[in-house]
Amino acid sequence: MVPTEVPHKGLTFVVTGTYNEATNIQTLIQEVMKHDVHLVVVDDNSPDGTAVKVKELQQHYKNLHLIERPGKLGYGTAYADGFRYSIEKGATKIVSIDADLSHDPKILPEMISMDKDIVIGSRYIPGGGTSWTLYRRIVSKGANTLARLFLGLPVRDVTSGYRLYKKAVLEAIELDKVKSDGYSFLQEILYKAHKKGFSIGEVAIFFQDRREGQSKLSKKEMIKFFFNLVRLRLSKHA
Ligand SMILES: Nc1nc2c(ncn2[C@@H]2O[C@H](COP(=O)(O)OP(=O)(O)OP(=O)(O)O)[C@@H](O)[C@H]2O)c(=O)[nH]1
Ligand SMILES: [Mg+2]
Repeated sequence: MVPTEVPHKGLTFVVTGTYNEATNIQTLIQEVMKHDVHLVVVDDNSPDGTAVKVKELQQHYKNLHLIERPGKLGYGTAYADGFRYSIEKGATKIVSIDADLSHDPKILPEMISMDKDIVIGSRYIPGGGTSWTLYRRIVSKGANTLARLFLGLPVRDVTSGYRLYKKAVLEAIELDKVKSDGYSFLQEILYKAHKKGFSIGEVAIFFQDRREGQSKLSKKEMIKFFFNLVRLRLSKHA
C-alpha cells in the first residue's frame, strides 16, 4: 500500500496583549486552548492581577505562555514582542487576538486553513458585523474607507486586530521599525505587507464589544490614525 502523504500542518501561535483583563482572560484561555495552538499572553504588569490568573492556568495548559513586561508599554509593542517570541519558539502562523472576548476564538480553524499570507477577521464583509452603537460604527467605517482608498488596500477591514500572519510576513516587515501604536500599528503592518506583495484574505467575524471596562477610542487616537495614514502614504521606505 502506498502511504498517504499527510501535509505538515505547521505550528500556530496565538498572541494576546493584556492590560487589566483579569475578568476576561480565563474564558479567553479556555476557548483558545480548545484548538491545536499555543497561546502567548503579553501582560504589562496589570494592576488587576491578570498575570496571576495566567500563571494559575499554566498548571493546566502546557501550551500557555506568559511574557511579563514591567508596565503599560502600549498595544503595538506588546503584540510585536509576542510575535517575536512566537517565531523564536517555531511558529509558522501567528494570530493576534484581543483578550476582551471581542474576537471569537471559534473562527480560528477557518483562519488557519485559509491559504493566504495574511487573514483578517473582518467586520465589513458579508456575514460580519459589530455590536456597536451607531456613532462608533460610523467612526470605524469612515476610518476604514479612508484608509482603504488612501492607501490602496484591497481589504474591507483595515483596523481589525484579529489577524493571522504567516511567519514570513512578520519577518519581512521588521517589527522594530514599525513606528506606530494602536489602530495605526495595524494599518502600518498591513500597508507594508501589501506593498511587499503578500496576499491578504478576509473571514467574516461578529465583533462583540467589550462588556467590562471602558472603550479607549479617544479623539487623540482618531487624530493619530489620520496623521499616520498621511505619513505612510508619503514614506518612501514603507
Ligand atoms: N500588554 C498590553 N496590552 C494592551 C495594551 N493596550 C491594550 N492592550 C490589550 O490589547 C487588546 C485590545 O485592546 P482594547 O482596549 O480592547 O482595544 P479596543 O478593542 O480597540 O477598544 P475597547 O473598546 O476598549 O475594547 C486587549 O486585549 C487589551 O488588553 C498595552 O498597553 N499593553
Ligand atoms: Mg477591545
